[in-house]
Amino acid sequence: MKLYMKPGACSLASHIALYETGAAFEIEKVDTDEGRTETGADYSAISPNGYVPALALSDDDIITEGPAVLQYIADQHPQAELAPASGTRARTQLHQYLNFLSSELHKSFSPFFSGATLAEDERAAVVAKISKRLDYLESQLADGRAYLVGDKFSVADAHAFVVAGWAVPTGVGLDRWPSLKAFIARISERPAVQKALKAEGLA
Ligand SMILES: N[C@@H](CCC(=O)N[C@@H](CS)C(=O)NCC(=O)O)C(=O)O
Repeated sequence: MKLYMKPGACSLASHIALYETGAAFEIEKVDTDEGRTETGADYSAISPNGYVPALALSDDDIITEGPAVLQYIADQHPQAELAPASGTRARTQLHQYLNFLSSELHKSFSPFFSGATLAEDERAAVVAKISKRLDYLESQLADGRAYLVGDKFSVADAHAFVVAGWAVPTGVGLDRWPSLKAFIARISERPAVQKALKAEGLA
């Protein structure tokens, strides 16, 4: 099993999930601008949309899209308890968070990663949209819960840690969202998170 990734990108959530399972896996970095992996492979032949993450189970069996990769990892390693059982209300809640994180929060950050320099009013509009999404996460965590779904760490927490965590390097900051800030600090202490951050050169 090989995870195609970029340091600090959304693929970090899958990287964390893999460490949480204890399973053996490899990683390979992708230069998404160049469309090449670090071994020189043409990434478009591996993942046609050109973005990370992609999880290769074999040369011709590749899973793409973060929420799908995360749920595959969780479902293949039930002992790690990274997702509630399929068909339960809690599993639907997990889907809800994964979808929100990838389609709403993640994409709100995209203008910061486009390489373009944002004018002041453009930046303010981007920050306003991100803030609205972070308000939602704050409202979910404000009751003091340790995790997004139920009383166990799940792949939704790994995804939230990564995507909401981008508030720091982009300068949005997390001070306005104290429950979320505390959640991110707590999740960062997990051994699997520390291992993934170290492997990506971020700790
Ligand atoms: N819908 C995809 C989006 C993945 C995505 O946007 N990945 C970013 C890194 S966080 C990327 O590889 N961007 C480079 C590109 O789009 O070329 C998912 O949820 O997995």
